[in-house]
Amino acid sequence: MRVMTLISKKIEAVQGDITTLEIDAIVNAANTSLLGGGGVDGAIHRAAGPELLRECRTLGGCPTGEAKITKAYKLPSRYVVHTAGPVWRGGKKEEDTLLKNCYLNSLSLCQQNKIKTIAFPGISTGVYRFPKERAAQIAVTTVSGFLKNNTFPKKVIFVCFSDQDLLIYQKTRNYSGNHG
Ligand code: AR6
Repeated sequence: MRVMTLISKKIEAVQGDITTLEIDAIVNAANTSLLGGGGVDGAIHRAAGPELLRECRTLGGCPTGEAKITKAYKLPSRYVVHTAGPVWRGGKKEEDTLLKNCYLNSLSLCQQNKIKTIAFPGISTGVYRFPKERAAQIAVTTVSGFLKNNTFPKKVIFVCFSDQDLLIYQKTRNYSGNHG
């Protein structure tokens, strides 16, 4: 972790590799099969080892916008929350709502499993081409709202793979004006 930005008391953004975080849960930007892929999904499966895929095979996939939880095996986190983000198709195919659901359903698993700390990558902002600023705005707004009304998680970290992605979250903090 090189750079950290506080978005609110319970939300921070960092630049780094999500697979290195010693935290209760990390979120995987998966696909509906839950059987692995490229990007952050590939990195998580590589770092967790083959047992993660074995558990994922038992889950029967994950519809877009929903989330499922597994153990984290060789990763330094305790759990992996797998969510399937929407593919960006121009913005009129409910992409915003589906992305919001990814965050809400992942956070609900924290409430259910009493998970205190969770880290999100920029779901859908890689291969799935969701515009990054728009995605960050949805992520910050949705997480802020959830934290106000629930006891878990206690802390949320947005993990940005590049410095440029971190800059987007820093700007989002300024726009949202949320410091609660
Ligand atoms: N740590 C943090 N962020 C990362 C890392 C990492 N190690 N690696 C990539 N990112 P993507 P998607 C960022 O493409 O758009 C897979 O094949 C990356 O820079 O991983 O939801 C799945 O199986 C980007 O900002 O996920 C699906 O088929 C963000 O993570 C599909 O890709 C998400 O990029 C999902 O596409």
